[in-house]
Amino acid sequence: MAGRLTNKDRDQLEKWIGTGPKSFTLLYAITRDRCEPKIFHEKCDNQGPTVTVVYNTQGSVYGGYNATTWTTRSSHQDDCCTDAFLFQLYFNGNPKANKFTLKKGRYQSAIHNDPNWGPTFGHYELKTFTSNIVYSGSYFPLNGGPSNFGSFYEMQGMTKDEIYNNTMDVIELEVYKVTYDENKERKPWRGVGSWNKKLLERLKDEIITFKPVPELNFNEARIALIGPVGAGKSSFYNTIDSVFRERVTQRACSGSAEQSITTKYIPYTVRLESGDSLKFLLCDTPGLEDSAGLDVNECTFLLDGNIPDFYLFNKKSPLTPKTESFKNEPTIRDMIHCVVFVLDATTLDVLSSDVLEKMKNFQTLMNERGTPQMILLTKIDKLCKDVQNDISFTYKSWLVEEHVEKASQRLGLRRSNVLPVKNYEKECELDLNINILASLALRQILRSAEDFMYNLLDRQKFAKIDIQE
Ligand SMILES: Nc1nc2c(ncn2[C@@H]2O[C@H](COP(=O)(O)OP(=O)(O)OP(=O)(O)O)[C@@H](O)[C@H]2O)c(=O)[nH]1
Ligand SMILES: [Mg+2]
Repeated sequence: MAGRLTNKDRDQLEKWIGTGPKSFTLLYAITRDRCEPKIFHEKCDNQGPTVTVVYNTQGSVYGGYNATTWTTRSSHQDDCCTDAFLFQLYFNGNPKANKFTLKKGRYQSAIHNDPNWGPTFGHYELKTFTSNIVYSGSYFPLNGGPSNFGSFYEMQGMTKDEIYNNTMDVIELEVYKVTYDENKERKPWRGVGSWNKKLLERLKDEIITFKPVPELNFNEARIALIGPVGAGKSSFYNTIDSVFRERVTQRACSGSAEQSITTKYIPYTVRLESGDSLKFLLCDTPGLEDSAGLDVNECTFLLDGNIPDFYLFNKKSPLTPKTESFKNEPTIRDMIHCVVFVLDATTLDVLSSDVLEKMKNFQTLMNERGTPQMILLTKIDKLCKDVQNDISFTYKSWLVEEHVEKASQRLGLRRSNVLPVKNYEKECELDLNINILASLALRQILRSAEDFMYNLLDRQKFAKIDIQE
């Protein structure tokens, strides 16, 4: 018996568990094995992580993930277990996707083991049965029921009736063993074809042959890297430079500090091993802070090409058109052709509202100019253990996908414009997977820059027609 849980529901649970591909094996089902605490424990004790799924008579489906194991030892779970959660998959037959995590300080009370009880979670936010339950002919009238709702698990303001329909009459209760399944075929959430050396060569070729639209008469596309302090802007340049120099390079200073390590506007060139330069510049900028980093005026100057190369930003005397080195008559070659917002995937949830506000104000300027905007989502290795072990898992990781979605919502950009990367930081040698991921990101950035240049070209043509008329 495979159980009632659909593949989509299994995928959702796997995503919530968040530690890679999983197999779900049915250990216990009340319709098959009888609804008795003793049988539940015989089937489920010492089996490791399990998921309990309850299907009620109203078409609602909910349950809990126990990241440790069931035992017959009476008491709350002793082991520290931060990964347990409750969930809701359907309400009145309609799909729902709500995960309820344990509250801080309640990690020892994720589940409650009792030899005389069925699966029980928290302070009884989910309590199934506490004696043998007899089948009525169409359902099992469980005698558990939720109590102290929301005291150990964060129920996000939902009432128990919004999950349980005020009934404990259920048609099924299942417990599945959850195991890591390396060989499980998983469809990537973003397709790239075969992930191998050939892909890297193809990407590199496309990047090496990239050049600005010839009719515009300039040599290098300018890509601006903008984002909070420590997000990995300088590291991204170093990563790209490493890919093409074919060794790990560190031209841009990077590191961890409260204030931005980068203090200048530096248009970095990427060179091949042969010394030839590629036809784009990665323009590093100081990190954004609540009251430091680029301001809206400086961002306007940056986009329009007024900021001189290697300009040292100074909080006390901001750049103005009166500043000596200010470029008063910038041309198309000086302006920014694509903006890349660099965001640390691990701090998306705690991004300062002031910094977010700043970026949104910058976006208004970019939208006025039609400047394309991408998001580079860094440090994904710190987000997902499976990605840390194998960077090629990135496009299959639910956690990364979830954060791509989150980042796209934060700045209101398309999901396809969010590019996850892992920068070189501790590595001394090149890594094929890091190179592929970074090259995929850069290729998208350059394609956007090219689209923008064609828009500029068309605008120029129309402007000329206007003048002639
Ligand atoms: N694990 C991990 N660490 C990273 C990654 N990218 C950057 N880092 C680390 O994050 C820290 C900050 O990186 P930087 O490249 O200096 O960040 P930045 O955005 O240029 O910072 P400022 O110039 O100070 O605004 C460094 O210690 C990097 O090694 C990544 O993808 N994964
Ligand atoms: Mg920097």
